[in-house]
Amino acid sequence: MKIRQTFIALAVTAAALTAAPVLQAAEAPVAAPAAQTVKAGKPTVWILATGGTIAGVAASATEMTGYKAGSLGIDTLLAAVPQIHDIADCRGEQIANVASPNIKVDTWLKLAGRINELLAKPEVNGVVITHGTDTLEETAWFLNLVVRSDKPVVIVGAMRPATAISADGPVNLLNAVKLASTPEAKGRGVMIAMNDVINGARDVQKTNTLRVDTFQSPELGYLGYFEAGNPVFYRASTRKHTSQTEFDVTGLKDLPPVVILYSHVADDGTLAKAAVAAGVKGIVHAGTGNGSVPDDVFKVLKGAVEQGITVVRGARVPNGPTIRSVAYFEEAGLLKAGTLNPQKARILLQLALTKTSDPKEIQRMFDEY
Ligand code: DAS
Repeated sequence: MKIRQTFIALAVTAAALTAAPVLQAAEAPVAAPAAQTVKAGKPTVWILATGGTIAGVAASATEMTGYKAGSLGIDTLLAAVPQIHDIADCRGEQIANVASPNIKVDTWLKLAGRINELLAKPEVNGVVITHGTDTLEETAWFLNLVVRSDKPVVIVGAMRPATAISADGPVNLLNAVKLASTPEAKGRGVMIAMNDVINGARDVQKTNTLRVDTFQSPELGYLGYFEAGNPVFYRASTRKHTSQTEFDVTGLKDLPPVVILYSHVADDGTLAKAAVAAGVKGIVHAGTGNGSVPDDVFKVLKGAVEQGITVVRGARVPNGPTIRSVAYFEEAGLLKAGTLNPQKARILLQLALTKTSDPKEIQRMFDEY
């Protein structure tokens, strides 16, 4: 009941903002860390805000799609869910305030640096990141590969804006703080807490454009659930992550350019040729079936490998791994994405290319992470 009242209060506040200042809020300079009181005896959780629908504002409570993501600041988000302060000493910090299609590498590098800095402090128990859902799985996977700590890192978003009737953001944020405060959540890699389930960064996908149960780990499954409001684990990934990572983005200003080519009937290789001409360092081919490549595209990709560009075969099919197929793919040096979807294969390839261009080494990384 309290949460619902809080929501209504937030909705009213946000609706009041929509008159005009809300657009300014989205465009306002990123705020300094919010000052919050430290309460003894509770875990300390930092909440790093990046925007998204969880911070989104619409003109009315029934408007679910026509809203401005990344409108509310971290202080408003935290004030809307006072119950999080019963669980942990929560400190907020605004890293960015954008709709997640606009997340860029500089935000990733800033997030990674800040999370590593915070989690290195003995007094910090965990980190929560608020994020738009569109690219949430990519940020989660990137962080899963570059955060160097076993402490819980949880990403959370919402499918309905903060102003919506039955907004999902507040309960998701409450669950995320619980997860980040839970000792059993250590060592499980970066997690996503939404819609009462816990997904792992490696296997999670946004599977539905609109529904609140959009985040799923098809085939490989959830890590756990929130049962009676508390996180309960059933599964763990066997793949390397976080504290076992070999990737270090400290000091980097950018990541190597890697593109995704989406396969389709009658693809004559136009985009593959354009990618090579643009000077990319890597290509992920989102192929049909088990990472199939049309002959016209294959010719271009074979030439790309001969020029030193790393090419990974992935699949546009949502489930199942991309594995060995016809021998000439292997002979041409095309690598395999396994169960990583193309957007995640792209990120792993970018990080791999910060260390090596040796195809055997890069395939090893795809097999281990
Ligand atoms: N606007 C989108 C985003 O910021 C959607 C969302 O957050 O749910 O990713």
